[in-house]
Amino acid sequence: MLESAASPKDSQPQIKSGFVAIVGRPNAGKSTLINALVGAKVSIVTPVPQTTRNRILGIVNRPDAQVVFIDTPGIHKPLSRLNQQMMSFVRQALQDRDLTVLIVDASEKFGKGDQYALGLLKEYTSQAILVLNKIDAISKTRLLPLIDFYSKAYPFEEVFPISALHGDGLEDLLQAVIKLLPEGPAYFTPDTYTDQPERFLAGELIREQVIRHTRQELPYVSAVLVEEFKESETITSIRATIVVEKESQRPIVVGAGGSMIKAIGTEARKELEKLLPPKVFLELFVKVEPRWRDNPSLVAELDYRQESLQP
Ligand SMILES: Nc1nc2c(ncn2[C@@H]2O[C@H](COP(=O)(O)OP(=O)(O)OP(=O)(O)O)[C@@H](O)[C@H]2O)c(=O)[nH]1
Ligand SMILES: [Mg+2]
Repeated sequence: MLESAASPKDSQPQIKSGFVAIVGRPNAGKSTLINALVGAKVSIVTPVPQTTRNRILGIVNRPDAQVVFIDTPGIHKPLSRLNQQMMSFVRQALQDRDLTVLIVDASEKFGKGDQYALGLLKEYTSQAILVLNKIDAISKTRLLPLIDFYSKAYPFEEVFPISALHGDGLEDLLQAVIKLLPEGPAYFTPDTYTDQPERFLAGELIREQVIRHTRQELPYVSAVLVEEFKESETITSIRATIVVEKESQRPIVVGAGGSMIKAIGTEARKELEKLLPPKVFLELFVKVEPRWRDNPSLVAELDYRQESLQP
């Protein structure tokens, strides 16, 4: 029998596709996991909780599937406007998803914050996979009671003990995710791996170094604003401002004789040149903005989706 003419359905082959929200408490390893799954640095990672402040897409492309993972800020009770915006990103991700991955730091004791995270998951009653992360840092005997506890608390489709840091268990997790996703179109072209503009990602890479260098003194209080971002064939020029909350924090970021800001700049430039080869020229400034975390326009400026709507 002759083949019939291609229908629109044939011309866009259906694959397994969908949006997968990665949620969990601060520091559970969400960003480490999304980077490992995507195979690229889409989201910054530090040892400090509340590093991720946005809803960030990391896209895994396979011949038969496109999985759009959504990295989110850690689930916490929001006090400042910044924290409210962060939690609204978590809720948006829980709303927009086809599937949820709840990631738990298996090396930490179960506490109130975990209860709160479970409560949020229940509120959105999503099909969900439980991921127990950091198994490299625990003895195996801790796993069974945890699995038992969580299985009673929520009807998870699957449970995966993993080490996002070492890449253990990730392929099995990805296969389970693909299996649970519906058939659908590819939402992005196959060479796309994130939705973030380079300018935003550049600011994040700088912020990562600010946190890594100053985390003892300034855990959550800085922001990075990219004021200028100029690309040419040979060099990308970036001018950015590190925003802190108090005058007393300026010398911490600057360091003795400018040594700290120089170290931040050198490390950030190395990371930036991986993203924007071959060369990056980086200029950093420090600005004091009292209570910036409650400043609506500054907080809104940190959301790159809003930024792209601005003229
Ligand atoms: N030992 C170990 N450490 C891990 C693992 N995964 C992540 N980490 C570490 O945990 C810390 C937090 O990792 P992130 O990926 O930033 O955690 P997050 O959940 O994105 O944190 P927030 O963005 O603050 O909510 C970092 O120091 C990571 O290196 C793991 O599998 N094993
Ligand atoms: Mg994160």
